[in-house]
Amino acid sequence: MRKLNFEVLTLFPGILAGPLNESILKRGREKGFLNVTIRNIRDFTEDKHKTADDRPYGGGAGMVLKPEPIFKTFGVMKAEYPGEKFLTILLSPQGSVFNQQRAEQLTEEKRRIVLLCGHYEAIDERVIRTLIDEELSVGDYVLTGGELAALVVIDAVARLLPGVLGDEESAYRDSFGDGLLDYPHYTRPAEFRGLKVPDVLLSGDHDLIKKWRRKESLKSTLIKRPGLLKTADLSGEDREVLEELKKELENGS
Ligand code: 4G3
Repeated sequence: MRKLNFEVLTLFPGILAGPLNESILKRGREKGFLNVTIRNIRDFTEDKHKTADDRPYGGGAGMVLKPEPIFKTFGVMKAEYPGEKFLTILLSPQGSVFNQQRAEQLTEEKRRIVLLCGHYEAIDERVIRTLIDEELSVGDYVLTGGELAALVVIDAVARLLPGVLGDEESAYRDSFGDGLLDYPHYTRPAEFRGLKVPDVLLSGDHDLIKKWRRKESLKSTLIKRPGLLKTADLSGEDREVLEELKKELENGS
């Protein structure tokens, strides 16, 4: 059995504790598919006030995360795993945008995945130049810290690990796997406050249902996120259906 190892370096370990100890992440850790170690950067500060940040050279507002505690945390971590390799990632708005493809790649990662969470507005550039392999962003917005972004990465990767999701949950693994948005879902009753479930889903014709769902996925993607179609995994038939859908949408039908 393979196991994915994360090391999260943070000034606020409490933000991570809750989510990692609930639901699917908890189960993934208990079953041994996922290992997450949290390290408090403040434990490696050098003064009695445990100072982790300081004012920026050159002036201006905001604080900058000091290099010493981060270098020390890395040093202690590496000493605990002699001979091991690390993939070091900084969560930051300056990173390349994390997506399903990067999540899938990370499930295959053999190295320990280090997630460095910055707090405050910035982190000393020497940390990034010397210790960091990759900067990742979970989207074009600013958070108070990298912790929520680290959780997003861990969660998106963990649910792809074989065995982490139960059988019931696994069925949903497909959606987004091919780069398309999901199709609409319905459960009982067949009519709710006058709102009917599409007939095709009650037909028992599994071939027809599959076709309908694929068309709805394509339609939803075309309307809501057309940019995704450039990189989606599309068959010849998908492309024909898309051309029909474009015509239908132009007619307003
Ligand atoms: C600036 C990640 C801010 C530099 C972190 C860390 C948003 C994201 C921070 C830095 C963050 C994101 C902390 N905000 N979009 N804030 O993934 O290294």
